[in-house]
Amino acid sequence: MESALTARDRVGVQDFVLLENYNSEAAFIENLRRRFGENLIYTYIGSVLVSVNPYKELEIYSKQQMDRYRGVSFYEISPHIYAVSDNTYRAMRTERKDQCILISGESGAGKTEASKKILLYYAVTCPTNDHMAALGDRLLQSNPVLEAFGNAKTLRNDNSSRFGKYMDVQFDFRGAPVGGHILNYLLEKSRVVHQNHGERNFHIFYQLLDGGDDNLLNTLDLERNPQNYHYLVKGNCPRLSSVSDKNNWKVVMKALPIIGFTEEEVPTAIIRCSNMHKISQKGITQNRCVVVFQLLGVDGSALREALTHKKLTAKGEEMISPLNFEQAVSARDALAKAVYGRTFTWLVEKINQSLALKSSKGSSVIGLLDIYGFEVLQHNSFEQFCINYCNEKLQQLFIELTLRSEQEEYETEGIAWETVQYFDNKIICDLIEEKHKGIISILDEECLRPGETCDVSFLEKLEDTLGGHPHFVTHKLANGKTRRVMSREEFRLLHYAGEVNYNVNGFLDKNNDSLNRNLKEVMCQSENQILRHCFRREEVIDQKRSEMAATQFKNSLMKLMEILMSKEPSYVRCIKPNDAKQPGRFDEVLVRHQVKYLGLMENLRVRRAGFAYRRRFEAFLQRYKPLCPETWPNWHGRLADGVLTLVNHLGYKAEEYKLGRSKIFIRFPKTLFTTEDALEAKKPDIVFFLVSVF
Ligand code: AD9
Ligand code: MG
Repeated sequence: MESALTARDRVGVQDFVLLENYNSEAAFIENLRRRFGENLIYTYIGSVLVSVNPYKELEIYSKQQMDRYRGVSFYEISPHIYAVSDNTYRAMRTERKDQCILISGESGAGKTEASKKILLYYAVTCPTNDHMAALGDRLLQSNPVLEAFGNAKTLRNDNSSRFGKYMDVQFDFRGAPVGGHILNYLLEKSRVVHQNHGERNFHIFYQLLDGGDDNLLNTLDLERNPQNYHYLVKGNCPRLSSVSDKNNWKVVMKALPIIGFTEEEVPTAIIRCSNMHKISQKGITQNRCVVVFQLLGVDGSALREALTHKKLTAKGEEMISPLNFEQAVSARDALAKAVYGRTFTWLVEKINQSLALKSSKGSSVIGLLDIYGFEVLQHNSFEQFCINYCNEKLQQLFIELTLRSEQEEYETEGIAWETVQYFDNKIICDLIEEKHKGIISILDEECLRPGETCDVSFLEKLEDTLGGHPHFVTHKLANGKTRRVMSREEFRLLHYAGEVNYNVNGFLDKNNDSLNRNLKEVMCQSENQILRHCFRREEVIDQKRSEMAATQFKNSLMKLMEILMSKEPSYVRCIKPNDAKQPGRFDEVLVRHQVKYLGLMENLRVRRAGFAYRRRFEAFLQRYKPLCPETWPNWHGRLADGVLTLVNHLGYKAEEYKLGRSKIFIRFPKTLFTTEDALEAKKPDIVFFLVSVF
């Protein structure tokens, strides 16, 4: 029989806090590797869950497994995403405080899968509300629909989220899910018209062509082969080996009615997508665009005119000038992106209506954040800039809520503490978002500046303003000293997670994100109700410029940070074990890099040096006073003395706890469990006492 010691050697420790050599990065990675080798993909750092993508289906997500985790404490059972789900749920119920689960990690690390598992756990294990019996179903069914329209194959991930998603799940006073709400962030619209080699457009296009029945395709005048369509052929990668587009089409079609789409809306939503191939395939200068106009529900000649001419107002007079071929192609692309992007937002609104978030009376919320992960590609553009900025913000929040706040609390409570050093990425967030001086402000300014502006003038402006910043480099500033060769069109940011070169080509255009006014005019007259909803008349009448794309994104992230700060956070930190998307491969260099930038070692050090639990004196006394004759039924002295009397009576050892100014800090979870058990055993006595008194 295997001894306990060898078993532990084989599978490692389930909480990094238990590592003997907790300062050693090598020991940390070795522990992850051992567990990964045994298919144990989850490990804790205290209450933070570290998850390594297994790239294979594991038999650990069944209903029986869910039952094992219900109502059980973290430390009593092996680490699991269900344990985080359950603990968060219970914290929401008992403390009556809104919670959120923040899932982070780079592209392909397993964030979306983790968020789906959490949602499934709630849908299966929570009680149901009689009036909202189908809500769990609707929450789950919103996923395949959003993924079809918002996910795509990239080189990093066959099912990469190309939009950010924050979902609130609302529970009633009995703990039954009663509503939900989704906030979506910056969809990568440029993918509609362009894909890098080896990548695809959004899944829905391929699903429609592969899975749609002959009748539907005939009506839409579509051919099955995606390679025949200009917008689908760029990446030269029509098929995925890992999933069947045909089956997924069926899943989406089944899900649409469940989340409240009426029969007419289902095909209309799809038509919205297909029209884009048509515009591009038939070309804008040809006359065979009739089908496109029909699908868009607009006047054919007006659209043709709008795609080939520009309307300008100068000195109060309207002038019309023809576009050259490149300009016309770019107008067509802008229209395709606008139609897709706005339809996506409409889709999210529809799903939100179906999830029916109720008034917040008597209810609590668990928020789930699954956003695109940090991305470094061969060619990085405006989209990567936004995605990576978003990841900087999330890291900042993690630092704020775990590393800094934890240490500050010890300080204010007067607890002796050796400060743990960590890299604070605020400097990079400021570099990007600071008013007037940050990259986004400079970009906006350059977009609005009258006269000839271009991407290169933007780069020059960056160099003038930011030259000398320790996290900003360009070809000129680097003076040939950079390790990796940079082109003259790039700037480099030294992100918390690594260096990324951004090519400025297209930055101004993408930030402007504008549609010719005459195209807007045509679209808002569409006979199609959805498109009329997406392209509002007011937009044409009101000439005021709306916010630029990056600023809009920045503001929505600020709001998101506020939402998250108002909730009690739990963390899932996802790690990608290899770049080949293969099971069983653990690339140490890759993993070490992620462990480093996710700040997991600092997280462990803070946790290890710290205390697992803290309670305010009055709360601690109130709860445990029945366990000590001197504090029961009431303690009349100073609170701190009462707590001291109580813990002395309970036999706490000096190394197990510390008293701060207003709180008691308990180092090990075990101490609190023992005390809780004693309270449980005492309960009949207390009831007897109360009954005899009253
Ligand atoms: V991105 O930033 O959206 O590009 P994610 O969301 O972090 O990325 P995702 O959850 O999509 O990655 O996972 C990538 C793939 O890894 C999935 O499609 C699965 O094939 C695989 N995966 C991830 N987690 C698990 C798991 N727990 N079990 C099995 C998994 N396979
Ligand atoms: Mg994802």
